[in-house]
Amino acid sequence: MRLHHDKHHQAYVDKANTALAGSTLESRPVKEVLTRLSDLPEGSRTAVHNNAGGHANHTLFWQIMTPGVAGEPVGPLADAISSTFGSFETFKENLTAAAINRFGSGWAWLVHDGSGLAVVSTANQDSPLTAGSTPLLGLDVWEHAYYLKYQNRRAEYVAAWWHVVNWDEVARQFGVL
Ligand code: MN3
Repeated sequence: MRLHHDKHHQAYVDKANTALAGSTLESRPVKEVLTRLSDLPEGSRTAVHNNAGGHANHTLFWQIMTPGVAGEPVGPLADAISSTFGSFETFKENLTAAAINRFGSGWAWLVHDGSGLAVVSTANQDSPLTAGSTPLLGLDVWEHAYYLKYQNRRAEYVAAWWHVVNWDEVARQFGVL
């Protein structure tokens, strides 16, 4: 995770800043950048899409993890998960399936799509923000996220990851919608 944070995430930040230099969105928050990609010159749009997406995705990823917890959500977030998916266990199964079935590099997400909660998956560093959804919980399933420790065993990584989800932070993301 340290290598992931210090090297992979840093590279997205550096490349996003390079691609945004001199553009009208250069000083805008990354969430705004990701919803205004069409305002960018065509020549830099793909680089911003990928690298600003990588920055936003990883920023949330670090926030929604914490060591030494294995809890479940409580309060309004727990209620919303139960009413949307039927139960917390079913939600976990859905997100796990989205993570395992993502072909190649990408992410599995719990998002709010404007009308309610949903589990979705995106390819590469595509952010749910670009599709108009707000990500509440994101799971990185690029091989760089797990290969050092789990090699090809993505399912083991996903199962272990559930033990470090910071539900207080996910609830905070949900609460400010
Ligand atoms: Mn990553």
